[in-house]
Amino acid sequence: MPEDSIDHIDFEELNKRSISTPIVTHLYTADPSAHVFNNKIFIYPSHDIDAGDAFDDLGSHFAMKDYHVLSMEDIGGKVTDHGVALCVENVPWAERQMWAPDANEKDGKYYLFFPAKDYEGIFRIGVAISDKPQGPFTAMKNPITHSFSIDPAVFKDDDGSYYMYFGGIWGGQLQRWRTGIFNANQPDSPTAFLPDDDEPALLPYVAKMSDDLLEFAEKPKEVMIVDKNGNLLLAGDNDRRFFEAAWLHKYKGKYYFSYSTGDTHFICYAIGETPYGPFTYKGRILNPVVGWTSHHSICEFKGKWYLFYHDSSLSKGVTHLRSVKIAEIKYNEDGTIQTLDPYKN
Ligand code: FUB
Repeated sequence: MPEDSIDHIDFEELNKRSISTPIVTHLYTADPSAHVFNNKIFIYPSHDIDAGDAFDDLGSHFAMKDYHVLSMEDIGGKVTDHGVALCVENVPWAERQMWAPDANEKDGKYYLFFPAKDYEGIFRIGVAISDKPQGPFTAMKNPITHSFSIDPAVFKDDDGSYYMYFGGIWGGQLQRWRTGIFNANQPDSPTAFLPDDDEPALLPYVAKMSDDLLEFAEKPKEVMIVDKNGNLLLAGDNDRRFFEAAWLHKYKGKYYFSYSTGDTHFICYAIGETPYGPFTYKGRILNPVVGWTSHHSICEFKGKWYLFYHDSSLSKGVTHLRSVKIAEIKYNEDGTIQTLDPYKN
């Protein structure tokens, strides 16, 4: 549900219809990346604050400064907030806007992957390390070499390889990297430098990670998202094309690439045979939530599959003050996912 329609929302009534409630209410959290470590669910969200920045289509109002890690022993059980896990002041290369993070584990160490703007106003992706899943994390001095844009999601495949998926258009700056070099030209508008509607949409990227998970092991490749005829989705196909919030999970041997369509507010998915794709568009996982953004992760826990997502119901529709929620997802026999409506009719 885009923000311009919130004036008419009766939030009390909407909350009654909501399929789930915020998992914490003492702080605003968004962009949840969920993983199971040590038989517990750990959630790595953005920590939303109101820093007073003006609302614009580049997302300047998303002025987050730190991350908290949340954990729970059971879905619906008590949620522990482990406090500040990483703060922008402790990241030498980052100046502002700690956007959607992810984490993963390797050989007993935990890695937090996060985007932030550097001192030139360019989004880069950094890594921070801890001995514990909840942190605190220590950031590397520099971002990942040749990293760009936002929303890293790091998937561990069954063979022990790790892949980072990332990218986001508009405020996420992906459209400024079309030549491989950051385009700093004016205008500073979210839609400048995007392809025309009848051209292929901009694509997210994937790169295999180095053994120490601190760098890309290869030049990032585009993640092809195609329709059932094998054609790339077009830039004007706003209901289906990639915008931001990449996630990758594996179900019954197939790779599911899911993402947000941004300005049309859907969480969609596409299925592929390898971590690199191509991925064939299959449908929607989540219909629009209250608030402009939609962002998610998908994780299996104790034999069930869950969608971790957010909406702005707790803040009564404030776009940049969101709350993490959880809902179970169900697969059909053919491997497709049943679409969730976040609010019952
Ligand atoms: O939280 C800031 C940005 O909003 C994220 O990076 C996007 O995915 C969107 O949720």
